[in-house]
Amino acid sequence: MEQNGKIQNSEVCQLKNEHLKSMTSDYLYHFGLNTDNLQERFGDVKFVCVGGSAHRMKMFAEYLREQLAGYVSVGDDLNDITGAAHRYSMYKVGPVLSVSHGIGAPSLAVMLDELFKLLYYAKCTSVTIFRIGTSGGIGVQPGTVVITDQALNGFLQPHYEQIILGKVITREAVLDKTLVSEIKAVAEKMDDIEVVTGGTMCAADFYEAQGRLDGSVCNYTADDKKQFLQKLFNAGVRNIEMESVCIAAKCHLVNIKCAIVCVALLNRLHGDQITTPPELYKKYELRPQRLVTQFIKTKLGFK
Ligand code: R2B
Ligand code: URA
Repeated sequence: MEQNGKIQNSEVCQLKNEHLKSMTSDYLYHFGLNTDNLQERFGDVKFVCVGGSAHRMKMFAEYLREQLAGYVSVGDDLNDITGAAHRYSMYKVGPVLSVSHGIGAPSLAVMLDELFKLLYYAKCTSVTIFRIGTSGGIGVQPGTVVITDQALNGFLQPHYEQIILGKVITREAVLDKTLVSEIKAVAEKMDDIEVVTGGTMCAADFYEAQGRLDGSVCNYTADDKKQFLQKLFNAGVRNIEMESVCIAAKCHLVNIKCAIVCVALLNRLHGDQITTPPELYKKYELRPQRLVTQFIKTKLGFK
């Protein structure tokens, strides 16, 4: 919303770094982008969808291009904007960016730092970020989509912790409750997708930190694992993944709304190994994409 031609602060990405003001140029190293023409190239971005795998984010961009046909030019080249840097992949489909972030909070954090600067330099306003990913479900059927209403670390605290200059710095992982309800309302109209809202535990690895028994090292018992997963379920946690507290905290710090929408590939109360057949995996992986696309279409005024 503009008032007297001035953009309200609440709608812009608010970088929290005074040092940037004295820099005459800024190279977004992992994107392989400098700050030339960013407003021209990205100024219309309103939605950014991020996910771990580069392949998934390319497929998502292709899906989106089909879904937004008529709104975006179908002939648009789907080139990987950040491909030359060989780290992350980024595609632009009209007002939507699809970006990969790799596995885990450190990889995601680097991508988000450069993404926030890109959005800031491009003067983007009212941007919403969605993480569309995979996860291990807690007490939900495989294939269920979990919309995170609270992102929690392994101590079940809504905190993202980093060691900065030798000190542990804790940032609050805050998610927008209204956005969660809006996405849930869209999901309720999609009969073929089971959707729940719930807590998401963010782990620092896939094996021991998620209580698996099938890693290369494990020094707890099957019973310890069972008790921990049951404790998660009782605390309202419905899935485990590896990025939620990081994205929730970092987006909150720069004043960007974010939502986390992940499909559960398995029910961790029943096992650890992911042996989903490829066709079923594709179907599951598509569910968060379909839901978020439907949400974006609603916001863009599609019937
Ligand atoms: C979900 O899946 C990945 C690990 O397989 C990780 O990025 C996550 O959060
Ligand atoms: N991603 C995770 O981090 N954990 C799972 O169990 C499945 C996907």
